Amino acid sequence: MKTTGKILPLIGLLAGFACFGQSGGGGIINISEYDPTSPQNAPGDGGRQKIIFDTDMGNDSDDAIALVLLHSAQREGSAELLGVTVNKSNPYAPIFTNILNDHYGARDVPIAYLSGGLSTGDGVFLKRICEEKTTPGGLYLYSRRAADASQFPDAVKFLRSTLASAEDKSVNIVTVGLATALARLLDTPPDDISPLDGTELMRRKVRLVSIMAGKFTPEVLADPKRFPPEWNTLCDPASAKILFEKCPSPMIFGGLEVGLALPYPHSEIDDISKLYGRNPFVDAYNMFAAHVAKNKFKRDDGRHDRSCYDPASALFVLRPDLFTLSERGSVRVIDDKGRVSFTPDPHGLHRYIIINQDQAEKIVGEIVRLTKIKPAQNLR
Ligand SMILES: [Ca+2]
Repeated sequence: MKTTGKILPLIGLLAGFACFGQSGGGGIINISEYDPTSPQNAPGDGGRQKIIFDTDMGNDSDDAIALVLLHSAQREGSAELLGVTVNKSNPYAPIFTNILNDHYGARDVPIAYLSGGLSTGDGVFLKRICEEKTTPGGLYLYSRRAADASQFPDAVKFLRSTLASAEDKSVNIVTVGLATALARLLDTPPDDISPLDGTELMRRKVRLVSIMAGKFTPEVLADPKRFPPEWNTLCDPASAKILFEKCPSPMIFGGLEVGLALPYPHSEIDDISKLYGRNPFVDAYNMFAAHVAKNKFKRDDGRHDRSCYDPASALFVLRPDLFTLSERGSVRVIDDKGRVSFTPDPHGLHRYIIINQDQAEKIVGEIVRLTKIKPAQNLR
C-alpha cells in the first residue's frame, strides 16, 4: 500500500499540531535570518526561481498539486521550471506528468524518467487517468506527446546536463519523492556531459534543495526510533542516506507534520471542476481522496482534504516568507527503515520547516490560489 507511510501515523498529525507556536527554546530562527545561499540568495532573471521538480508522481495526489502550483507560478513569472524528473519507476508516471504539463500549457518543460527505481506500482490513479478514452477504442481523453516511458530521457543524465548548462548557484531542486535520482546523480563521475562529478555539479550549480522527507516534531526528534518512518525515506533509505550525507547544497526539509497541517480543501477541487471541467489534476485528487476515505477512514463518500506535503516544499522556494525554519543542523538516516535524526550544528547545511496555525492558513491559501488559476488547456 503506497500511502500508509503518510497516512497512518495519526500521532504525527497530533505531534505536528503540537509543534505550532514554537518560538525560542529550540533555537528557532525566522526565515528573515536565514541566508544559506548568500550572496546568491536573490533570484536572477527578473525574480524567477529556476526549479527542477523531482517527483514520485503517482504515489500520492499531492505531487500533482505541487506540479500544478509550479506551472501556475511559471505563468505568473515567479518560477522557471527547468524540468521534471520522475523518480517513480512506473511507465505511467512520466506519461501522467506529460499529461499534466500539456494540460497546463507547459509542453516545453522537459520530463525525464528514472528506470530501475524502487517504487514501481501503478498507484491509485496513474493508469486509470492515462488510459481513459473519450469513447471505447477512441482517442485518449487527455493528450500527451509520449506513447511510452522509453521516449523520456534518463533522469540522471538530464540532471547532469541541466546543471552543467546552468549558471552557478542558480538552480533550486524541489524533491518530493524517493531520493534515488539525486543519490545516483551525486555518485556520477565526470563524463562527456560535464568534467565535474555529480557532487561537484551540485555544489557549483544548486542554490537550494527543498525536500519533503522525514518528521521533525519535538516528540520524534527526541526519540525517532519510537515512531514509524516517513514514506519517502522509507521507500529508499539507502539513497536518502547518500543524499543527506553527500549533498553539498543547503537543504530545507519539509517533514510529514508540515503537510499534515496543510489540508487542501476538497471543496476547492469541486470549484475547479465546476469552473474548468475535466482536468487530470482534479481527477488525481478525487481518485486519491476516495482511496484515502475508503481505506483510511472506512467511508464511501470519497471526501478527504488531501495533505499538502509536496506543495509545501515547492512553495517554500517561491515564498520563503510564509515559513519559519529551525536552527541549522544535520539530518541523518539512522536505520534501514529510513528513520531520520536531526543534530543541531551551527555549520550544518540542513534546516527543517516549522509552521504555526496562522502560517498554515496563509500557506494553504497561496497553494489554493495558485492551483485554481485557469489551466491553459481550458483557455482554448
Ligand atoms: Ca511525492
